[in-house]
Amino acid sequence: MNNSDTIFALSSGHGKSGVAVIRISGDSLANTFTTFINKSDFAPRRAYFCNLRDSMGELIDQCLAIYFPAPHSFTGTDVIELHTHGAPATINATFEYLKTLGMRLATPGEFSRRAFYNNKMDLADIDGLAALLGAQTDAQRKHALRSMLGHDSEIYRTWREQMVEISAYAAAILDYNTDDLPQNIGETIHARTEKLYHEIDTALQNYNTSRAIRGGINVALVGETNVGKSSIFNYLAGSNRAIVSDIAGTTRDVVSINLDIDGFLINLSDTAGLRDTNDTIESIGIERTKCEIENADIVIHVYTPESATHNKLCDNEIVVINKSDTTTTQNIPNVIYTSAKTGDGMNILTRALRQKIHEITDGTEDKLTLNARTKSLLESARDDLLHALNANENYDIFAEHTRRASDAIGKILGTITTSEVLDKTFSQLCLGK
Ligand SMILES: Nc1nc2c(ncn2[C@@H]2O[C@H](COP(=O)(O)OP(=O)(O)OP(=O)(O)O)[C@@H](O)[C@H]2O)c(=O)[nH]1
Ligand SMILES: [Mg+2]
Repeated sequence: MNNSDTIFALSSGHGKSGVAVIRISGDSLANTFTTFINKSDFAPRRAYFCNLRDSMGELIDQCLAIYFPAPHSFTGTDVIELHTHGAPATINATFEYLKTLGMRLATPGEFSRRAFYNNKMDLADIDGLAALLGAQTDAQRKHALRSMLGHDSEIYRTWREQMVEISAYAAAILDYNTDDLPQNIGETIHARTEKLYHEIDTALQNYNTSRAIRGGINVALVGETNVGKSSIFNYLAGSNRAIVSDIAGTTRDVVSINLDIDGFLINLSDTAGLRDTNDTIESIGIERTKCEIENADIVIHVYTPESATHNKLCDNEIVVINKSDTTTTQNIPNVIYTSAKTGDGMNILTRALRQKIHEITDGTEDKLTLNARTKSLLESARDDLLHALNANENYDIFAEHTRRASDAIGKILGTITTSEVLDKTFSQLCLGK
């Protein structure tokens, strides 16, 4: 991959659309722009209506063209945007023409890679951008946008600066006379390291919430056979997705749907009923149910009035007694009586679900959004800070571990990086980003 190549890609979505945005990035595109708009005089960042013609002078399309001179562009290079009609044939013809001008199609994430190399975005911002492009719900959009706009980078940068300073002081204690250093510097850097350790540890506790917002909150409907799990599932889904029958052991495979509740993505799954069985396939289904319970953020534990003996399956459980239409006594506290048959109590179940979702997600607005990469680097930073704290007065070791912690944060930002990390981060982006 050559950074001085002029590259292009379709930045708008694929498929039939009114307008297609084709982005071009290169070192000096002013002349190319002149050719496109057939005018030698133009202003940057202004839309020009033009007849885009190929090298033979044949009209490709009527389109808009905008020129963003470096460094004021997404990539930090010169960028041209062509807004053509969205027909696949128009896009193809434009691409063919651009190739004749010596340009090449960008690889996935190549525009963002240029933005990174030109210091327009750091890796934490790029993680946010990737999350934003995949956002399906409002909460995902808000969290991703905040990361992309540098909220997370700001926190990482502050931590890193502090670690570098602490490490430098620790090294100075070894090299300088204490009289030449600020008073009680040893205690001060210990206290500051301890504070950082706790801040990072708290941020890491938010990982599960970040995961739940990014990938969806896992809600599993669980209980014995025939209690009405699939019926409740269908009710919440608003369609007959799962098979319902009066034969115990109807559901074998996990059936899942996505729901949007208050802007949060919910992965709701219906599972095989729990019971002792000799049936091989049903046993596999029950194993899958156990996996779902393990991965669930919320379990809706379903009973019937006859089977209502509670044994807790998960910390975050909503207990439901279904088939409430078959009984007149509804006196068990802290449970929700529902009837998937009549719809009774279903609004209370939905409200309880909403409340649990908010218990998980509320207060996370200003917290770091973590993914697997940032989590593992933060963990190593936290562990290094702990090693430093355990080193007590041994400032040689103290300096080394706080420096390593600062390196781990540097890797999150991409200040310190390997090509493997870059390849992984950018390849999650699509063409044209
Ligand atoms: N009276 C009444 N019947 C219900 C209610 N909910 C479900 N049923 C009936 O109970 C039977 C079992 O319902 P399912 O939804 O298949 O139960 P399940 O828990 O998914 O069962 P398995 O998949 O076998 O574990 C069906 O005949 C449903 O019509 C309810 O609220 N009231
Ligand atoms: Mg079922």
